[in-house]
Amino acid sequence: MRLDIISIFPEYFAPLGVSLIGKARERGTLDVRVHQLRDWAHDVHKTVDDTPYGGGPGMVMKPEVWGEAIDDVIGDGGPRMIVPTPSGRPFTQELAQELAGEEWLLFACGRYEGIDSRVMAEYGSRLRVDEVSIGDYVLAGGEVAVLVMVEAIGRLLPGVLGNVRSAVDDSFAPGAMRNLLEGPVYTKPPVWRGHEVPEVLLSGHHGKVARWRRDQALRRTVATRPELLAEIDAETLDKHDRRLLDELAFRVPPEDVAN
Ligand code: 6GU
Repeated sequence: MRLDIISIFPEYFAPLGVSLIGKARERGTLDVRVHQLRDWAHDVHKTVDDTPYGGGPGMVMKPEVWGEAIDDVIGDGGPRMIVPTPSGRPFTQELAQELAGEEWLLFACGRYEGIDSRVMAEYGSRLRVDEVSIGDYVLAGGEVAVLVMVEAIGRLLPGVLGNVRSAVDDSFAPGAMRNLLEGPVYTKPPVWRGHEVPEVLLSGHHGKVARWRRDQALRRTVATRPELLAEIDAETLDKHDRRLLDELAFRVPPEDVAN
């Protein structure tokens, strides 16, 4: 996958040289190119922003600089373009999966109050452009959001995760564990500062371990993300699940009832 990032703070992307993503780049699985937006500014001050039409606080990023930068970076190619912004569509595991299937992504990082909207209109008529938010809070710029998205997307690329099963088991991945948070995990030693590893995990009984893990996932989801569990496909709940949820006083739709 090729990945271009345009930003006025290329230094933010140093972490992309490290860990799984860094290894993927060394192997050639990922081709990451970070560009300094100011390289396309023409005045001595390398100005990239100006005051907003209609008034109001802050500054808006100028369309001409963005246009020249994007034109040069994409040439006659057609990447999918992602613009991080708190007013975008939510970044979810599903969108990460979708983006992991693309050959080429271009991230355009805005700062200040954002990029002049005509940039999204212009490229929206030539490329697939999505404005994307990583959550309901406001960051000072899109750079950190891009790091989050690149890590989520990168680990889904073939051969990036050491353990193929890790991505399958993700709490938000499509499939069996969808809408359930993962439960607690343990390693050696069996007792640490008086805290014991749950006995069932030492039993070697795979069926009991699987059931215990599922109970823990259900308990954790009820406690911290009940709204996730409320969306679970009722067909994926077995009678043990239903009994546990009943004990926890968590209401799920009954079995064998059409809605
Ligand atoms: Cl993608 N960008 C910025 N600046 N703030 C955010 C965000 C993105 N997602 C949540 N807050």
